Amino acid sequence: MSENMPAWNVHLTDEWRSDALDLLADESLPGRWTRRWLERPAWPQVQDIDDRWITSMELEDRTRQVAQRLLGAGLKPGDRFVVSASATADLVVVYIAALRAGLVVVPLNTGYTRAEVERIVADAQPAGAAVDDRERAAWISEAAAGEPVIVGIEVELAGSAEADLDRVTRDDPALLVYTSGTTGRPKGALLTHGNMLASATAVSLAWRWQPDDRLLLTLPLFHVHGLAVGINGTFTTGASVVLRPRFDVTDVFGRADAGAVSLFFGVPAMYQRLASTPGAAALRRLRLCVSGSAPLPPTVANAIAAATGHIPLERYGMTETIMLTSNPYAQRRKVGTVGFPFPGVELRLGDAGEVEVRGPNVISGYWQQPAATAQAFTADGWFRTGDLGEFDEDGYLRLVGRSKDLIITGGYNVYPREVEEVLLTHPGVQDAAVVGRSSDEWGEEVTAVVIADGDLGVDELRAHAAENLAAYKVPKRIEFVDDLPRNALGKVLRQELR
Ligand code: MLC
Ligand code: AMP
Repeated sequence: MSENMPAWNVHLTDEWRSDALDLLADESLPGRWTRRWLERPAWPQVQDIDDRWITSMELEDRTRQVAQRLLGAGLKPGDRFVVSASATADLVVVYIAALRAGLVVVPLNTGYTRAEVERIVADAQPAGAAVDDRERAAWISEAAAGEPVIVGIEVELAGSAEADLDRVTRDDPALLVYTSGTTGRPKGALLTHGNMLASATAVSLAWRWQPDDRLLLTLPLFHVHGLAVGINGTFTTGASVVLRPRFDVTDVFGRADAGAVSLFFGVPAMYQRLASTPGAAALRRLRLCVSGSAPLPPTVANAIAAATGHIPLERYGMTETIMLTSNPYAQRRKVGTVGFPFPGVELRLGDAGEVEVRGPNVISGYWQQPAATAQAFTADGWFRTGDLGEFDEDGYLRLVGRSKDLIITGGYNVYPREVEEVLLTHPGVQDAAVVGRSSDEWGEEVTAVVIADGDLGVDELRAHAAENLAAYKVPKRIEFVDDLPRNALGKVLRQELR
């Protein structure tokens, strides 16, 4: 453990501080989940978007059948399997079934354009996919090699295998999540069952997640926030989740006020909308609101606290490491900080204050990318997050910036280089620089500063961007200029453009 490691465990109960704490008990996600289901077969586990509840035993049964259908169709353990759909119980069933069958789930944003889908499929080489949209299914089918098994999200497949399920162990890969960078080869973070089990167990302990908690989940299920924290955490705890297809302020207030839910997880852009809409006092009935994926502005945290009596619990995570730090549940929650490392997570500050981490939650590497993997770790094996931090006088971690070139808009990551490359493919564009400008609505707003020929207009350039980029990556603002500020080496000075 490094010298600058804070005394995080002063905030944990004796039980959590125990050396006997086994974050990896049951070996795999299905190992833990099936044990929980057998303990309480009639427990309501998932509330679908039509408000119908699915019990543990029904979930066991449905996921078993779907897993056997997937294996019966010829898929094999270790095969990559794309899952791309809006948040419904069918999606949760396919996700669990694929894990029980030993497949590696590749979650895919439902808003991606054809070009974005193709790049990921070309890299992941999936043997199959479950998709809720015919056009996206066709894109995947055409981009994949061989004859992939592509099914609708209900997985209506004729065959079924009598294979044993739940054979995976902690080192088996479970999830391949793509973090994009440029229009070149995307990077897939390969998370094992052990990574996800360790993180879900740690989160469950730290937030005192209980079986009778009901999580209101309005996040998409193709990123670790919704999937590895919301879904995995629910089943790891043996609690319940209420699925919603999208975030809607009135719906959140209504369910909270009715006492139908006890937990809410969201990104700061959601809290910003909740705080600025009359009626936020409805959130008073929730046991816990958690914010993450981007910095929670203190004004928003304080507005929620004023309306509800509780400061939202801010935590910090990353696809490659799942959850890293959290403000304490029972002790002081400090606005503007991300608290202390979760059980099992070790954290230190490296050169220039970069946050470096290790633990059972951290990936071993990127899918088939040894060079990118080597770059992501220090010589002594710590993962470099690209976030800059400092510890305050009480040992709470405060994130103060990023060494990586990244914009976070409404909780979604956008790499400026990727957007610039798309803009530069327009014949009227001579040069372009993309930056994140601070915004009340989105945290950061994707902004393009462009040198263009003749009469290229904003609408035409935005339409060109939208053809090639998911909507959240499309610049909200485009400004035409005669020159871009550059340093002596010719590098664009992004800070000046911001
Ligand atoms: C939607 N739009 C966005 C956007 N979301 N633009 C920029 N940034 C975003 N995040 C666009 C839409 O495409 C649309 O554009 C316009 O904004 C209005 O859309 P909306 O109806 O208001 O959007 P809404 O559906 O309400 O979505 C907002 C949101 C959503 C905040 C609910 O962005 C969201 O779910 N964000 C969470 C993402 C997430 O899960 N991140 C976790 C990553 S994991 P147009 O042009 O079509 O009108 C991670 C690790 C960790 O980071 O620590 O958790
Ligand atoms: P992703 O790659 O989508 O998983 O995004 C991970 C990044 O989100 C981290 O490296 C941080 O930069 C950022 N992030 C996550 N949680 C927080 C937070 N609470 N405060 C500030 N940044 C955060």
